[in-house]
Amino acid sequence: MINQWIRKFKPAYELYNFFKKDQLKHNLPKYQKYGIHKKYYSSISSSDFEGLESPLNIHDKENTKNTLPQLEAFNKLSTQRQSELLPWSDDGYVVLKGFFSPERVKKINEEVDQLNKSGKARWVGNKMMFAIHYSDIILRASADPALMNIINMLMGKKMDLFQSINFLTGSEQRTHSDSFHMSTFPYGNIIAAWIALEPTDKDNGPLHYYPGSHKLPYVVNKDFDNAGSKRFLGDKAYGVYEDKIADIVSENTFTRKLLFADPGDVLLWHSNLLHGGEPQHDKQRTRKSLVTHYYAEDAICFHEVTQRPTLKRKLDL
Ligand SMILES: O=C(O)CCC(=O)C(=O)O
Repeated sequence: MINQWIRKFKPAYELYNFFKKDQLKHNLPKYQKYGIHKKYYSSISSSDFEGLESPLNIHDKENTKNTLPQLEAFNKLSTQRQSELLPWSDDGYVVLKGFFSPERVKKINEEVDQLNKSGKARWVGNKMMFAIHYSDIILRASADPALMNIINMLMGKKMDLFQSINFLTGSEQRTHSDSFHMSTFPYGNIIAAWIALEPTDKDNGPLHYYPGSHKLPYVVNKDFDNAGSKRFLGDKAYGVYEDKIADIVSENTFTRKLLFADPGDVLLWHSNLLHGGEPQHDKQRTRKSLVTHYYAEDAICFHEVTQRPTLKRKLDL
């Protein structure tokens, strides 16, 4: 009971954050830019931006079919890559076929095995979290310069690697958008990469996603009566958020797509694209993948789900 109460009590998190200035000060110049009166350790959520205009990124405003061909960096890419990137604004995702070589994928898989065997891997449920902080191989793949070039191009600005998650099996996560977990002001300033480390098909829990759903309004706590108060987080369970997203999906006519990927393929998705993991029907199989998230350098970074500012650890890049 006390435990539950403390988990909702914002000053407890603020006290924890007070000692993390190095990892939180990144928001301070942006608080100033947008006129947000917060300390580096303060709780922060969408309710702090109510009434403020959230400027759109270039490719949420203009269509990549028109803008990308004007860029020198885009014209240096192979014609295959060019045609893969063009639908970004319309669909909210792109698939880069065979982006990582079989040798690179093999190296990453061997590294994950090694991290597991040595006890170095840090697991939260079925997710191996933040391997970029303890594996140079995973860090180099996540911040691969050619991948960063494409990510920066799609976002129209400089993006920074924030986190990595390795999966050995399907996540089986219900449909959600990343913007509720890794949030920004202005909205829409994160991007994710899903890197296949094994073939995926209908039986080993492929990724699912809804093309075009990134254009929906961003779902925030107040949309399911979970805004809370000055001192307390809202009292709704995470499942209530997932139910809200399921309602939104059923009220719309988006097509549910599954990603049947080959090792080395990369899917990049927009912060607001609805996606999740299919059930893993064949429990004997694995479904190895690496998911990475990138925040825009110029945005306020926080977690709407916990109303906390984002702790950013320095990367050895
Ligand atoms: O890999 C999956 O099954 C889904 C991953 C996902 O939804 C996420 O990392 O946000």
